[in-house]
Amino acid sequence: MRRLAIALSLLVGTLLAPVGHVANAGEELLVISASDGSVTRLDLGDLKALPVSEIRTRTIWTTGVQEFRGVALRDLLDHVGAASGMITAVALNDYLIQIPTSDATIPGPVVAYLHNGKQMSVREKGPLWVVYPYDDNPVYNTEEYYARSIWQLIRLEVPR
Ligand SMILES: Nc1nc2c(c(=O)[nH]1)N[C@H]1C(S)=C(S)[C@@H](COP(=O)(O)O)O[C@H]1N2
Ligand SMILES: [Mo]
Repeated sequence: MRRLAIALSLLVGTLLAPVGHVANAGEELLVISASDGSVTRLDLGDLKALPVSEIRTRTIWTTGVQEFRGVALRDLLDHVGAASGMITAVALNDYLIQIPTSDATIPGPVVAYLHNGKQMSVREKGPLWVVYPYDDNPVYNTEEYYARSIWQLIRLEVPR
């Protein structure tokens, strides 16, 4: 029995290794700091409790139509009472990019926590990826919007 348990755990470990760690419900995923000093910390449960938005689109990073589920950037900004202006979005690798709040339309960009129904590991551009509905608007298929498609998002600095 013990040998079987070890064999099974090795097998499961091998199968899961390429996927990597995905977030627990209570793990802090996103910090939103507003220019007035207020800070909102969101875990996966908090994000899932916000209105859900889905995007079906192709992307330049993937093959075929993808399904992304998350929170519309608009809903996230409304949740923290953001004003109009520029957002600074920061990734795990210190990549940062400015996104105008005027991008936050519905439909529009989504802060995705599920890709094809699954949580994304860091290796898979997770746990949070800002995705635009590229197939729906030719303007999204430009370098400017690709640069705003920040993955491994950990922080948003918003006007308020
Ligand atoms: N986390 C993170 N997201 C990022 C980047 C990055 O370096 N780190 N580069 C951005 C830029 S400038 C562009 S053009 C696209 C680049 O995608 P590519 O590296 O697959 O060409 O992703 C954007 N998202
Ligand atoms: Mo870029």
